[in-house]
Amino acid sequence: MQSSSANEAYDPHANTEKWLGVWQDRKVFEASDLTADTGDGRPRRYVVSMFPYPSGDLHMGHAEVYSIGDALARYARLTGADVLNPIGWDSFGLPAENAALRRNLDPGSWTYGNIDVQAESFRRLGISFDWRTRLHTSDPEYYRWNQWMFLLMYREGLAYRKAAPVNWCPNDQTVLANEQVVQGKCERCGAEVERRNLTQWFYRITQYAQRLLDDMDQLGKWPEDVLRMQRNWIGRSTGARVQFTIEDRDEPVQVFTTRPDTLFGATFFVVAADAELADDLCAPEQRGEFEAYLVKTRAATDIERLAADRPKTGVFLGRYAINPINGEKLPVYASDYVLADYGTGAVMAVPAHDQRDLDFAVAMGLPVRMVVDTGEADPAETGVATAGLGALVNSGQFTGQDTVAGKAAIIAELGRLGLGEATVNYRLRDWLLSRQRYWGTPIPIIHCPSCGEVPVPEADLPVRLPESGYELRPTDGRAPLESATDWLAVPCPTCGGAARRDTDTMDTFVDSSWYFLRYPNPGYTDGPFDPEGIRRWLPVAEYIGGKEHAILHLLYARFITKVLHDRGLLPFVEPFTRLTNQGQVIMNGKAMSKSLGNLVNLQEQIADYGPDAVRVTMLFAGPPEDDIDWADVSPSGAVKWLARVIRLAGDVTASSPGEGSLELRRQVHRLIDATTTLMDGRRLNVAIARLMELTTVLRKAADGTPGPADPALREGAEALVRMLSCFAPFTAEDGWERLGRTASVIEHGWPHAEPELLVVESVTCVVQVAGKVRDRLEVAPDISEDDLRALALASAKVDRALAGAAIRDVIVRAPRLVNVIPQK
Ligand code: ANZ
Ligand code: ZN
Repeated sequence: MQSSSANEAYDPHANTEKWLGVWQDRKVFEASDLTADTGDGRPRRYVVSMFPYPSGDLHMGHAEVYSIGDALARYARLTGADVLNPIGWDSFGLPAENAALRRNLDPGSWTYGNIDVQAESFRRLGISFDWRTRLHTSDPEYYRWNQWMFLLMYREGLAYRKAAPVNWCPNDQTVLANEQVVQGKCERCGAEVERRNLTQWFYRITQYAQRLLDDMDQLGKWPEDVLRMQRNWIGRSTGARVQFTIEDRDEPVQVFTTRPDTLFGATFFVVAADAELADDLCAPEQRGEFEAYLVKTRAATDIERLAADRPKTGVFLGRYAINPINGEKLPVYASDYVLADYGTGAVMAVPAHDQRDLDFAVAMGLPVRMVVDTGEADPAETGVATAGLGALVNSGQFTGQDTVAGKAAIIAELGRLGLGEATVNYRLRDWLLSRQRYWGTPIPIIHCPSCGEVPVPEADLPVRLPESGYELRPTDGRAPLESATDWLAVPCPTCGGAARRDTDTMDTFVDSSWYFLRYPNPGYTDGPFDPEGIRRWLPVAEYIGGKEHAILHLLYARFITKVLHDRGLLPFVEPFTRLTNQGQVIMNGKAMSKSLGNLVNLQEQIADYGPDAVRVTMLFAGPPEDDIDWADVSPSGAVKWLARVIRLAGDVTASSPGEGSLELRRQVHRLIDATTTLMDGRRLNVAIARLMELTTVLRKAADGTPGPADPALREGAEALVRMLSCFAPFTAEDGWERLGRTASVIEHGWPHAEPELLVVESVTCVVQVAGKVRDRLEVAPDISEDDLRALALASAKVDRALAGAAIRDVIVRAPRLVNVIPQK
C-alpha cells in the first residue's frame, strides 16, 4: 500500500528560504547568554570552527569543516546546552595582494567582496552561526588589538628585532613567506629563491617552550597525532653544553651535544658555515676558500642541508679546538650540515656514533674512533655509525661505564672543570612575524634617528593602513608601505623630531592567534576582548579545523593565551579544550586544484543535490579526520535517503506519540541510544548510518501492520527527524511539518532513549531446587552468571522449596538454567 505522498518528488530546494526565515525570526541560533547572564541554568557550550580565509566563494573544504562544526553545535543545542557557534573572517593576507595586482583592484575591496559572497553561501548552507559574533581581522577595530598586544609584548621583552635569514626572490626583489616558496622557487615568477639576512621582528615563543610541552597534560581531548606533531616541533633535547678552547683565541666556543658520553670520540669540530662564528674563526690563509664555500651554502634551504643523503661538503678553517676532557687538538671545519640557529651552531663531531659526522669524516679523510661498544661492528670499517647504547671504551677513567652512567659522570667532570653542564635544548625557533607586505597589521613602532625604536603611544592606536598613496608592487626590495611617503613620515612621539613608521606588517598567524577570545563581544572597545564574555564562554569547548593547522596556528594560539594569562588577562592557560580535525576533500586521489582540472565546485553540487545532501555526503563519507574522495561518494544516494525520510513522515497517520507496538518501540529506542553514544564520540559517519537504519526499520513498520496508524511509528519518525536536524536541517524541518508539527524541530531537543526499552528482549530461565522446577525468571540474554545466581537465590519460590535447608552448591548455566542443590 502506498500513500499519495509517495509519488511527490522530494525537492531539496523548495523550502530552504522559508526555513532560513523561520530560524532567523525565532532566533534559534542565538546564544542566550551572549550579552547578559540569563541564568536559565543551561550549560554553556562554545563550539568554534576555524574561521575562513576569504579567497573567493566557499569551496568543498569549507563545506566539510563547517558541516562538522555545525553538526556538533546543533547536537549540543539539542541536548540542552546554550551554544555559541561564532563566525568571522581571517581577512588579511597575501592572496588578496596578488589578486589585487592581477586585477588592478585594491586588496580591501577584493577581500570584503569575497566575505559577502561567503557569508551568503554560509546562510544558504544553513550553518547555525550566531551572526552577532561576526568579525573581520582586517577591520581597524580588530587589528588595533594586534598592535596593542604587540606593544604589550614589546614592553615585556617578548617582541624584538634581529637579523634573520629570509627567503628572497632576486627577480621580484622581495621577501617571500615560506608558503610562497615552492620547491625552492618563487611561487610567482619561478626564480630560484635565495636566503638573505634581513632585520625582522620576532615574538619570543621559545621562552614558553617548556610550558607549551608541560601544559599538553591538559589536552587529553586532542588527537594524539596533533600532540605528537607539536611535541616534535618544540623538539626538546636533553644533553650538555660543552666548552672548547680555540687555539690562539681568547673566547672559547660552546657546543650542544645530546651525547656527552662520546666526548672521547670527538675527532674534529664543525661550525655552521653561515654562522658569524665561522667567519670569526676563519684563519686568513683559508679565507678565499671559505668565502667561495659560503656562496654555495646560502643557496641551499634548511631542508636540503639537513637531508641525510646529501653529500657532505665543507672547508677547513685553519684552526684547532681543544677537547676539554683530554686536551686533544681537533681541526675546525665549516660545513652546511650544521645549522646556524640550532643549539650553538657548532658541534663536536663524533664520527663513530653520528652518521652525518661519519659521512663528513669519510669525505674529508678524518679519523674515526669508536668510544661506545654497542656490540656492532666498528664504524671505521663499516661506514655505519653506531648510535645505540653500550659500554664506554677508549674513554680514559670513564671506560667501562654504560651510556647512562657515562653521560652523568662526564657531565660531572666537566662541571668540576668549569667547562660544561647539563642543559636542555629546543628545536622551536622564535616566531618571525614581520612581512614586507601591504595587506596586514602595521607594526606600531616609529623609528627615530635620535631615539631609536619608539612604540606608538596606545592613545594613537590603531595605526591604520594607508588607503592610497602606496605602491603595491614591491620594487628594489622595498616593502609596499615604504612607498607610502605621506603615511610614513611622523613626528617622533618622544622627541618630536622627524621620524618614520615601521613599514612591516604582521604575519596573519598573529590575527588568528586570539580571535576566538573576541567573538563573544566583537564590538568591545575597552580591550581586545570582553572579560565578561571570557568568563561566560571560554575556553573553547570544541575546536574544529584542518590538520594543516596542527602545528603553527595551534601553537601560536596556545602561546598567546599563556602570555595573556601571565598578565592576568585570562583565567586559563589552554584555549581549546577539545580539538576535532577534519581531513581534506580530494578528487580521484589528488588534492583538488585548478591546474589538475579536478576542482569540484561547491555551488554546483548544492544546485544539483541541495545543501542537505551535500552536507550529509560530507559527513557520511568517513570519520571526520579522514580525507574524502569526492569520486567515491554519492550525493545522489544522500538525496534518495532524504527523500525516503520525507515520504515516511508523510505516511504517518497516527496522531499521538508514545506506546503502540512494543517491538517497534524497542528498535527505535535502541537506535536512539546508539546514535547518542556515537554523537558523543564524534563518530558522525556511523551516527548517520544508524539514522539510515532507523529509516529502514520505520519504512518496514509503515508498510506492515499495524502500519501508519501505529503510535510507535509516529514516535520513531519524530525521533528520526529530530536527530536528522544535526545533519540535514532543512529536510528535518520539512519532515517535522509533514508530521503535522510546528516549527522549529530544533526547539524540540534530542530524543531520549528510555532505559526500560533498551533491554534487548528477554529469555526464560528455569530455576530448579534439587532438580525440580520451582520458578521461571525473565532475564536478559547476556546476563552474567553472578547476576543470575543472585537473582535465583532471591526468588521467594526457591526460598520456600529450600524450607530452611543450607545450600551445598548452585549450578548456573546462564541464561537458561539454575539448579540449587541443598545440603542433604
Ligand atoms: C655529539 C654527538 C655524538 C651527537 C653522537 C650525536 C650523536 P638533537 O637530538 O636533534 O637535539 N648538533 C648540535 N647542534 C647542531 C646544529 N646546529 N646543526 C646540526 N647538528 C647539530 O641533536 C643534537 C645533536 O645534533 C648533537 O649531539 C650534535 O651532535 C648535533 F654520537 O654531539 B651530537
Ligand atoms: Zn625621537
